Amino acid sequence: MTHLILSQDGHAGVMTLNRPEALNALSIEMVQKMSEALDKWRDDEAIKLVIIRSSSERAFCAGGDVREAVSLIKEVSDDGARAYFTAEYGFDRRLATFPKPVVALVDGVVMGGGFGVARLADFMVISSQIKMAMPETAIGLFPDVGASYFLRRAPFAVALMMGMTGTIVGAGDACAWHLADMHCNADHFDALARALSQAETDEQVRTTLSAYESAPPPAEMAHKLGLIEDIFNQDSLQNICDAARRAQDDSHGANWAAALEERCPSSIGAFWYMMRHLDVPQTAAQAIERDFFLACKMTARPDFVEGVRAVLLDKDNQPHWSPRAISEITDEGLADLFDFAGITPLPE
Ligand code: QUE
Repeated sequence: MTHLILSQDGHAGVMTLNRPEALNALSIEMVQKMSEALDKWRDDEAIKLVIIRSSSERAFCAGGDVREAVSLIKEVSDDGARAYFTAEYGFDRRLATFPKPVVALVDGVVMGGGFGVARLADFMVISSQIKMAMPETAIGLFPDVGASYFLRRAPFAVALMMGMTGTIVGAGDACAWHLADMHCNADHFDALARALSQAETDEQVRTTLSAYESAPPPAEMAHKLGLIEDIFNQDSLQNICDAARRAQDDSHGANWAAALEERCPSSIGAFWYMMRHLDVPQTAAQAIERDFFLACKMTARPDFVEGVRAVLLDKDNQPHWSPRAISEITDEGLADLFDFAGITPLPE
C-alpha cells in the first residue's frame, strides 16, 4: 500500500495521506515524497494550487512517526533522530514557503506534526469532527513543527495552555481562537476539492473557499479565556502549576493541573521558556529552523525514548521522567537546552 497518493486534478496538485492504520503518522518516506511533489509543482505552470487531505475520516494526521524516530536512535545512533527531523522539517519549511496557495482539508485527528502540516498551509479548512492538539509534552518532545510561531494566532495564554498541556481542542474553539481559517461540513470536502481544482488565481481560490464556509459548532473552552489567562500568564513554571491546582474545581482546570503533573517536566519547561524568554519568530520557517536545533537536543535526552516507550510502544502510560517534576526544573537547565553550539542547522 502506498501511504501517500499524489494526483493532479484540474489546476490542483493533490496529496492524499493514506496510512489510516497509523492515523496517517508521517514516515520519512511520506515526507520525502511530499517534498518531491512540492518541488515538482512549484515549477509546473499547470499547477495553480495544492490540496492536502486524508483518505480517512478518522484522521488528517496524528503527527510525526515518532516510532520511526525512536528506532533510528536505538538502531543507528544517539543522533539518529536527526535524519527523521531533517526529512520532516525539510518538508514543513517547503510547505511554509511554497509560493502557490496550499489548502488543507482537515477532518478527525490533527495533532503534532499533523497540526503542523495543516497549519503551515495557507488555508486550514476544518470539519466539525476535528480533534486538534500539540501533544508532544506526553512523549518527552516539545511542541515543534513551528508551533512557537503558529500557536500565537491564539491568545498567548491559550498558546501556552495548548503547548504545555496537550489539551485537545474541537472545531468551535479552533475557529474562535483563529487556529483554523474556516469550517466546512466534511460531507462537502469532495465537492470543495473539485471546485478548488477549477481555480486559476489566488482570488478564485479565496472565493471558492468562501462559498463552502459554514458556521462552526459552538466553542467549548473559549468562554474560559479568563481562567486560562489566570493560570498560564503566571511569571514562573511553578506559579503556573500552583494556579492550575487552585483551579481544580473547574473540569478543564483539573485536566490542566493533571497534565502539568504527569507530562514530561523538561518538555513543558522547554516550551514555556521558548515562548516566554526567546525571540518571537518572524516567520514559520524561522521557527522550524529553531525547532530543528531543539529537537536534536531533546531527542538526545532519555525522556524522548522513555516517553515514546510509555505512550506508544509498551502503552503502560507510566513514563519515568528525569528530572521527575517541574519543581526540579531550573532556568539554568532550560537555558542549557537552548545552547545550540556544535549542532549543524537544518540542511537547505
Ligand atoms: C504525542 C505525540 C504523538 C503521539 C502521541 C503523543 C505523535 C504521533 C502519534 C501516533 C499516533 C498513532 C500512530 C502513530 C503515531 O502519537 O507525534 O504511529 O499510529 O505521531 O502523546 O507527539
